[in-house]
Amino acid sequence: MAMLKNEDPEVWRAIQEETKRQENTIDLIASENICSLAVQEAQGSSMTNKYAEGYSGRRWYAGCGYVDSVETLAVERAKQIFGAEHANVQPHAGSQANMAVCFSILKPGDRILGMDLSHGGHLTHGFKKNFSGMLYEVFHYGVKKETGYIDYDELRATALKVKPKLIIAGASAYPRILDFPKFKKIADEVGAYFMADIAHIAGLIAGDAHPNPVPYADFVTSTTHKTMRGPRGGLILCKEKYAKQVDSVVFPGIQGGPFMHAIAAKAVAFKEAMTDEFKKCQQQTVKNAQAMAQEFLKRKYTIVSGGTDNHLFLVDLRSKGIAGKDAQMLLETVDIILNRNTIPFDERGTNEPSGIRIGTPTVTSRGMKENDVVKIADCIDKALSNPNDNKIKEDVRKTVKGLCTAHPLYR
Ligand code: DSN
Repeated sequence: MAMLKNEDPEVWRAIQEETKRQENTIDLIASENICSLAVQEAQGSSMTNKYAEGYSGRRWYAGCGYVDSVETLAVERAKQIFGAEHANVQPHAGSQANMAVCFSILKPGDRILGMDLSHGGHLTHGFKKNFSGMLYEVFHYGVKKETGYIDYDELRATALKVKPKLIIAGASAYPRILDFPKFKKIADEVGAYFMADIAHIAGLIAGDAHPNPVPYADFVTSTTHKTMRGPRGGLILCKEKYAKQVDSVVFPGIQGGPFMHAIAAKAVAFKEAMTDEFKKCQQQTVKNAQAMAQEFLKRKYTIVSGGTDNHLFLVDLRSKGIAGKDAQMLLETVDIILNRNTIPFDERGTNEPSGIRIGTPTVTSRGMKENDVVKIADCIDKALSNPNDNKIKEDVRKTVKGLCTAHPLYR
C-alpha cells in the first residue's frame, strides 16, 4: 500500500492497525470471515471506476466489455455452485437482496411470515424499524422453549391462520439445520411464496455442510461475505420464471450502478468456493463449532438447543451471572472478539441480552481445528469465571497470542 501510505498516511495507518487487530485477536463473530488476498485485489481494482447500469450485454454506458465478462463469470459460477436457474449478483448487500425479492412480489400491506428477531431472525424479515416491518403486515414464528428448535407446528398454524403472501426461512442466530422441504410444504399449503435467506449458511451449503434450499425455494437470497468468504455484498438466486422481475427491481428499482469491483471480487470468491479446500474448510467450520459447544456443555454452560449443526451456537449466560454485553466487553480485553446476543425468550430484552453468539468461520479459515477451538473455549471460560483476576487474564491473552501466531490470517 505504498501509494496510500504516501498520499493519506492517516487512512493507511488505520488500515495497518485494523489488519494487525485482525491478526492478533480471535474473531468469533459468526457473520465475519477472512476473504483471500485475491478477492481483496479484485475488490481494490480499477473496476471501481466503471459505471455499468444494466446487465451484461445490455448496459447504458459504453466501455463495459470487461466488466460484462466478470459479471457473467460471477453469475455463471453462482448458478453452478447452488444449482440455480438464475442469479443476480448486483445487490450491494443482503438487505438489498431481500428488499429486491420483497418488492418483486409484494405490495405494501401484504402479509409476510418470518422468524422472530429475538429468536434468531434478521432485521429484514419483519423488524418494525426496517423497511420489511414498515411496509408489510408482519407475523413471526420462533423456536420451542423446551428445545430451541424451530416450532414448525406453530409456523404452520400461523401460516394457515394468516395466509401470508411470503414465508421467509433464514436466521442470524439459529444453530440448527433449516428444514427447507418443510417450509416449502407449508408455503404450498397456504399459497405463499417461499424465500430462503442463506446469508449465514451460504458457504456451508456450497461446501455440502448444510442442505441447499434452491430446489425448494422460489427465491434464495444471501450475502457473500459470511461463511461464503467473499467480499461484502449480496446475491439473489431464483427460478427462471422470476428472473425478469427480480432483475428489474434490483436495477433500476432499488439500485443504480452496480459495484463492478465488488462483483469482480464475488466472481473470484465463487471460483474459490468450488475448490476442495473450501469444502473442507466449511465442513471443519461445523466440526469446530460442535467441538466448542461440547466443551462449553462439559463446563456446565447452557447452550441454546443443546448444541449446533452449523457454524454458530448461542451461550445462555444466565446461570453464570454475567450479562451478554459485559461478557463481550470482558472478552475483548483478552483479545477475543464476539457479540452479545438475545437468547430465545430472553427476559432482559435486545439491548442487554443474556447471551453471546459464538461462530467459527474466521478461526477455521485461519486453519484452526478442534484442539485449537477447545483451547479458545477454555480461554473464554477462564476469563468469564475470573473477571477480576489480572494474572488469569494475562495468561489467556498469551494463549490467544499463541493461537493467532500459529494461525496467520493469510496462509
Ligand atoms: N449483522 C449480521 C450478523 O451479525 O448476523 C446479519 O446481517
